Amino acid sequence: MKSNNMSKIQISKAKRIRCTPYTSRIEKMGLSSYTVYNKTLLASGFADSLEETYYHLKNYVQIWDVSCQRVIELSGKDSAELTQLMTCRDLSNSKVGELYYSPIIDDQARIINDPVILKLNQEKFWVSIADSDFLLYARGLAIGKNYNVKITELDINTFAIQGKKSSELLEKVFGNSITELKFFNFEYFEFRNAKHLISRSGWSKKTGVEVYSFGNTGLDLFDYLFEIGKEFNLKIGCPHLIERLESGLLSWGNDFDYCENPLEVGLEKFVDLDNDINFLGKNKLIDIKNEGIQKKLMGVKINADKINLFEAIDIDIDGKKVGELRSAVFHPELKCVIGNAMLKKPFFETGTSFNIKIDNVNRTGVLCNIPFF
Ligand code: THG
Repeated sequence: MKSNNMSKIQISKAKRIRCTPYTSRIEKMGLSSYTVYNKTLLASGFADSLEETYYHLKNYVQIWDVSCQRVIELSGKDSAELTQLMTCRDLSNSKVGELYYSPIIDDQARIINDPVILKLNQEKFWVSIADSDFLLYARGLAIGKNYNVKITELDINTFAIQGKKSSELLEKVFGNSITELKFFNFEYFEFRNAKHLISRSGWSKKTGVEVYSFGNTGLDLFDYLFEIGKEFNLKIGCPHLIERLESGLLSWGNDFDYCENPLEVGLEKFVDLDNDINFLGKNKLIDIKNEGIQKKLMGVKINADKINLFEAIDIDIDGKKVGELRSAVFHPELKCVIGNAMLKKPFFETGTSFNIKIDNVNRTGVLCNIPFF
């Protein structure tokens, strides 16, 4: 439980822990560690250090195998109603061809998942899920409501092209039309007779796109990008802890889970309470908003030069626990550890100092806003 000394311990592959079409490729590209996400392998490190890959992502371009973002399709007459029932984000004016980052909540407004929803047509939605079982929740509701909707996990495998030079690389393959794709919009693009859905999105604040392909039809494009990518210093990569924390992109299961509601984790932008849409947990959210939240996810800066966080660490003020650190990493520019922490009321004020013990050493830190830049 307390050990993270896994350096020489391997993960056993099995049908239960799924490989992706890209697994055999990335294992030949300097992969050093895996994590598991939606019961699927997700690279978590390559030969280059976290700091090197941070600057590389900032200045050049990377490809990430994010097939673990499993795509659940909701189709049929009641699919729009079911999709709205599960999210506090107003999808009543949603448009075909657009993506919507949408907290999925239950009747108590607890966050079940925080997927990106793609509207394919009026009766078809793709839910590109975070690391929790969305499919069972959706099917349970559909059964209970007697909805006419089909809910299936598609054999879609996604890779992301992220970083400053991603547009230039893509233009080389698809021409101008791809550079015109707007943020959180998608279009179909063809490459050597295979059709790919491509969206301008991705789990980094650097510009980029995500390529969703059926089965292994993305391999050709993946390989071709590496053939021509040298010019842009293209490298293999994976979701980047430093970049995602400085940008304030949240991770379900790390930063928050079923124990929190969207207002507690800074997702109020995606909570719509002022119209007549119907979703589970709406009354609960109205109550929480009126009463005020009892805890809040805050940014933290800690005076330390390294951290390897794999479980929450208590945060104290005057010897009393007031919260817990949930995600953290050393930031090469800020020269301190940054991250996020859940703080109890009334301690979630920016500028508040706290104590924390990291690897048995007492450290001090301060609360700040998210994002960091
Ligand atoms: N892309 C796709 N699916 C995903 C992720 C992704 N599924 C799992 C996981 N990532 C879900 N989590 C997030 C978290 C944040 C964002 C996207 C997915 C994100 N947020 C922006 C923000 O908060 O500023 C923009 C949100 C918006 O304006 O709608 O990009 O990365 N396909």
